[in-house]
Amino acid sequence: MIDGKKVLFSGMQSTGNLTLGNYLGALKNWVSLSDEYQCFYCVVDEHSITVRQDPATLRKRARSLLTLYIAAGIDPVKNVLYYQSHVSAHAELAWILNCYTYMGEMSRMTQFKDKSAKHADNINVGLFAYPVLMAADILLFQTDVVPVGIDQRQHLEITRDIAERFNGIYGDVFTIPEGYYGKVGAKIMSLQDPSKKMSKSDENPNGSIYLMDDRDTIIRKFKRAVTDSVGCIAYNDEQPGIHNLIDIYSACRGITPEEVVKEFDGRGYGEFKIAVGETVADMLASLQKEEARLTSEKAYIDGIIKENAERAAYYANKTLRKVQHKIGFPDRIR
Ligand code: ATP
Ligand code: LTN
Repeated sequence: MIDGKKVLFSGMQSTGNLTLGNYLGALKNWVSLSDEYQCFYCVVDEHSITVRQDPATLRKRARSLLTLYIAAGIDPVKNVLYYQSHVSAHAELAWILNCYTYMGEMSRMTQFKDKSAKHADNINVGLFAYPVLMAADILLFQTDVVPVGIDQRQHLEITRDIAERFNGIYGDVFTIPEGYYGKVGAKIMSLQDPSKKMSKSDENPNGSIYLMDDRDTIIRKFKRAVTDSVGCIAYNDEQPGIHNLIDIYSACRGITPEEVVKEFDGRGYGEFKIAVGETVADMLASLQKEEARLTSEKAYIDGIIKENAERAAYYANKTLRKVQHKIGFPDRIR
């Protein structure tokens, strides 16, 4: 608890351009949760380097991601928005937790299996230990809830296992966090292959809607979205393409999938695709406008980056010191 509020932590990697999946599965929920909880929203740039990055691009993307958090409606004064690399406690706790995590546990992580298949020339130790750094992120803040997309469920479970193991040895050091998965939008699929999640690292740009895509591009991508030959707008697993479009429309409009089906009863796929495209384009237009405005406010964003890193470090170091003491590191002399 911080000032009587439960603690929420989440983060996104500063790799690639954000997609509609990132927005509906994560960012949009972050905004709606930010009144109820004391929130820490991190740009997890240390996670990003598990895959090789160009330095200038990485730096630029980290900044634009943080700006996007604010543009999406997260108040940077009430909430703590910061770069992971500015708070050294993340890496320090991760090292400690590495020593309480088993190789076997990490080998079972599906994200590791997927990413090591994709980056076969660079299967580094960081990629393998990625979930331990994520556990450190979360546990540093005595986090109660972690809003993420369903693809991160396994990482959250391992975080809970590591925390329980540590608490079992040293007493109640860490709060055990709960995952929070939005009802709709938790898994937005690729528009070109609805069996695959929409991902910012997809090689086919037509599968993903990027948050910075212009209106025409958005509508064109929706028009080309892969569907089926059934020809009827229904919400079931046999029509994964239509299912995905219904999810997107329902998440953007804040209505249930059943209401979407009713609204488009008897209408054709073509008409439905255009309606989804226009809705998404309208929603993203206001986000893009705000992002552009904030990007020009350099001093304001610099101030937020500095102050929030200090606020985050304050809470993170409290937990880190406690952990260091518990495991038997010598106390600091003041
Ligand atoms: P990459 O493809 O580079 O692994 P990603 O697009 O999966 O990246 P992350 O940075 O790993 O994005 O995820 C940021 C947040 O967005 C996480 O909470 C994740 O669960 C969520 N998210 C990512 N893709 C989707 C999706 N298709 N649908 C819903 N949520 C998603
Ligand atoms: N692994 C996450 C990003 C991430 C995260 C976190 C999310 C890193 N640390 C802590 C929530 C809490 C991802 O790939 N989406």
